[in-house]
Amino acid sequence: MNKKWWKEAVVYQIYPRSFKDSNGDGIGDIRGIIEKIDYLDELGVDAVWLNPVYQSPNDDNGYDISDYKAIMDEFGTMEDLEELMDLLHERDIKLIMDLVINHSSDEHQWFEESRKSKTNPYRDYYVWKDGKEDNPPNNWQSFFGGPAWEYDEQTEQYYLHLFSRKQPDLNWENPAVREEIYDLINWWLEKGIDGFRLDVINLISKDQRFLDGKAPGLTGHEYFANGPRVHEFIQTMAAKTYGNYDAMTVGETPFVDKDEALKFVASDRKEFSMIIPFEHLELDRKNGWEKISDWKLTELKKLMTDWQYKLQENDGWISLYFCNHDQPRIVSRYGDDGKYRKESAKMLATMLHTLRGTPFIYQGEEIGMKNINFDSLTDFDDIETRGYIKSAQKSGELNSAEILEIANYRSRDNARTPMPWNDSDYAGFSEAKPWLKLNSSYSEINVEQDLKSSDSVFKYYQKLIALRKEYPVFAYGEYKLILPDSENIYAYLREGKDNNLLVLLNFSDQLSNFDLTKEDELNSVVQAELILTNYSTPVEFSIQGELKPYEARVYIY
Ligand code: TEU
Ligand code: CA
Repeated sequence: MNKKWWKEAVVYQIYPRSFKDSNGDGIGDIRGIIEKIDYLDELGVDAVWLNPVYQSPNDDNGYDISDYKAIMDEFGTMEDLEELMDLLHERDIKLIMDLVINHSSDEHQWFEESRKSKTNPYRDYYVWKDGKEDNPPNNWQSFFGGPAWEYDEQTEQYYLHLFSRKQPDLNWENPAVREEIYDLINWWLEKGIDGFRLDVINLISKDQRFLDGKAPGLTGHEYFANGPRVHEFIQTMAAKTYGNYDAMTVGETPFVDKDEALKFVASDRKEFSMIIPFEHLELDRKNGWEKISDWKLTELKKLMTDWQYKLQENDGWISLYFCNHDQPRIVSRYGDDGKYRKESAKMLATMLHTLRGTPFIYQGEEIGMKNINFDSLTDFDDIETRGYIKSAQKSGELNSAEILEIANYRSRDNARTPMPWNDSDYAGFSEAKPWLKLNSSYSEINVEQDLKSSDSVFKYYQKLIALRKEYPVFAYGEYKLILPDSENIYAYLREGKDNNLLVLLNFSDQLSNFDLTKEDELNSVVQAELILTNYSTPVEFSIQGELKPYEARVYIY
């Protein structure tokens, strides 16, 4: 058991644009976060991950960086950021920055130079290719829809952009690019930043043959995800930068399964502390964006278990999350956002905080926020959602009401609506009309409400976080699945040095029976203490019993 601060930590993710507006322009900012440090402290989190706050024209809300060493005007100044960091550090809260180095903005000075001529010193900072007759160099598709290549008239070549055309991919084959990146990472580390979340970091090595993609899914991903030099690039970057600090690094890695994951996080590989997996959030998305797919709890259990075993056998680590700025709200997906909203929010939280890995809470998750209910397609802001809406309109399979319904279910804007602090106008987020519509539920679901009520989702998160600090088994215990065949209940053990946890989670809105008599590990257990439950009546440990709708229990023995 290899002890690390980031294994014991709980991370809170802040989307600055939507957290708190301090100056009444309707846009969240760094001074707004400073106003809410007490709130973070009260929740008890150990680290904050800030979505990008660098200078950016905001084509993809900050994931298109035009200066890595400057702060976006709307968010404040470098002094504000330093103050935020110092104030967090005073409370023993670490600050994790978002690092977007697969691509930059097309308004970054490097790209402005690069596109000028084929002989410009910055030309090879990006990926330029001739077209094939009147077509792009190959069939690779962008994550946001359409070809991943854009024709540039100035030099009559195409450049690669795996995201929007305002996010050209950096050319990692060029050593000068890699040096620039080491430099900016070290610049931030020297400032006192405690780590990084590295955006789509497994896309940095492109197969240099640039062949047409054939694999199902996003066209070309077999050539640009987990490419030939990805581990070489990451290991060298680590050795030259954050590897020399006690930093936490979280690689965001789409198209990575558990075997691939291990290559990024096994401790002897010296790449990342952990990665961000995707598979567990694809269960309702198997048939594409336009159709919500049915899924079974047994699928989720198998998937989580396979990852848990694989990583713990090889001393690898993982981030545990259900929500972030790219994902709709989890109670509306894997829980119940009506009658059992609170119960299911707490049950899902219990799962995240009792598996082996580092839990990540996304702003609003700790008060059980649910999905939006926008009434017009023009309410959506997110570049990805707008792309999907467009292609759904083109394909013609859904009418506009159906498109609106699926957009409300899927959109990244579900996560991006302003944080509801109270039930006043604009939800206490701002004094002006916010940049994005509020979630219409804000008069019932808001922070003030949760701080007042003793059985709120917030209070439950507080308990979970406090328990993690009290019992090392939460961070370090070995995971073991029990009751693998149960269709309604996810049950497992965490086996630690001093004590063990038994976790029982009912994923259904029905009473569900459990029978643990066949679980060898539990045969000799006669007494176990219930340390957490999302129902008010405590229940003595018994080897057989039933769980109420969305009930969660954690026993220690
Ligand atoms: O996301 C990468 C990514 O995989 C997403 O495109 C994801 O598949 C999709 O949003 C799910 O709906 C990262 C950032 O988190 C995202 O906000 C950026 O838009 C993207 O990279 C480009 O930088
Ligand atoms: Ca503001």
